[in-house]
Amino acid sequence: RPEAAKKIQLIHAPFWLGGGRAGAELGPESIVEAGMKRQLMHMGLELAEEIVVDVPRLAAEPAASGTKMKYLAEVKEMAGLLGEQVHRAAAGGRFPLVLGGDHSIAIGTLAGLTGHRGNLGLIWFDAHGDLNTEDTTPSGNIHGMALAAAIGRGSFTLADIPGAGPFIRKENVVIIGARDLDPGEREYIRAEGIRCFTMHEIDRMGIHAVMEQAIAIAGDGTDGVHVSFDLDVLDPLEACGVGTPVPGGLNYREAHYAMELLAESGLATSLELVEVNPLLDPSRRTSRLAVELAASLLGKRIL
Ligand code: B3U
Ligand code: MN
Ligand code: MN
Repeated sequence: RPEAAKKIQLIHAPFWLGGGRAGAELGPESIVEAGMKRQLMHMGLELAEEIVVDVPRLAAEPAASGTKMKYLAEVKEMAGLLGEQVHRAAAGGRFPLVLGGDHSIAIGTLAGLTGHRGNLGLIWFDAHGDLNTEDTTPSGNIHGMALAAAIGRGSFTLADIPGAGPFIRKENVVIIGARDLDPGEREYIRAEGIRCFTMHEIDRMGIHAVMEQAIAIAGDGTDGVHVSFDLDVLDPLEACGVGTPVPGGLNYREAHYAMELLAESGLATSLELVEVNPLLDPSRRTSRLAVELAASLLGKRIL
């Protein structure tokens, strides 16, 4: 299994300003404390020296001048710095495993990845669409605009990040697990035909069929597939340590099975785990889950 030979590059992105809720910046450390490195080494995977990106941490006043987007300058700076590290890891043949941080870090991860691969597929696990723009956002929080930025929708996109490559083609994007879409997002998904497997589709088709289709869509003619995993795709009963929990999400077994099918497909070339907020989960169960899901995606098997 070729992916088992990969060298893993852990990259910390301790950033919360895109989500507007402090605590997400503690996600990377919490996931590592929950045993990420131990787990990967136990699986026989090689680890490159861990990178902690020096993202802006201090919040100035948000949205001073002419934009509804909160902390736009900080998000841009974070994305540039993170993108550089992700690009370097991918170009060096390592598997970027990015730990967030709120979901706005995907803009940095994808800036780096698209700088290296010109034709990337994208699987977006999320309770939300993250397809808002400055005009449709109900909150001003950029984590709710990260997928829009990646595909070039709205006034702030990947093209604003130095070093970024082409936008992700809509045809190679899949959203999985959505159950809380804003009106502007719903309209856009319908109008553009974005592939979105809501919880309704997962209930109807089962996670197996959904993942088969998702893998086919993201892998169709692409030169790599990034898996962007927002832990809030899980049911809050499984993962309470996320900034914006929504009832009715993936259960433990569905999530693992999805990761195992991705591992079998051999398609994933990078992974990020976002929105873990340990302040909301003193038990740290959400962080342990993040470790286990990464392990499954990277090839851990029961037998
Ligand atoms: N759609 C809402 C809420 C939200 C998006 N992403 C998260 N929450 N985690 C928004 O603010 O755009
Ligand atoms: Mn998200
Ligand atoms: Mn979400």
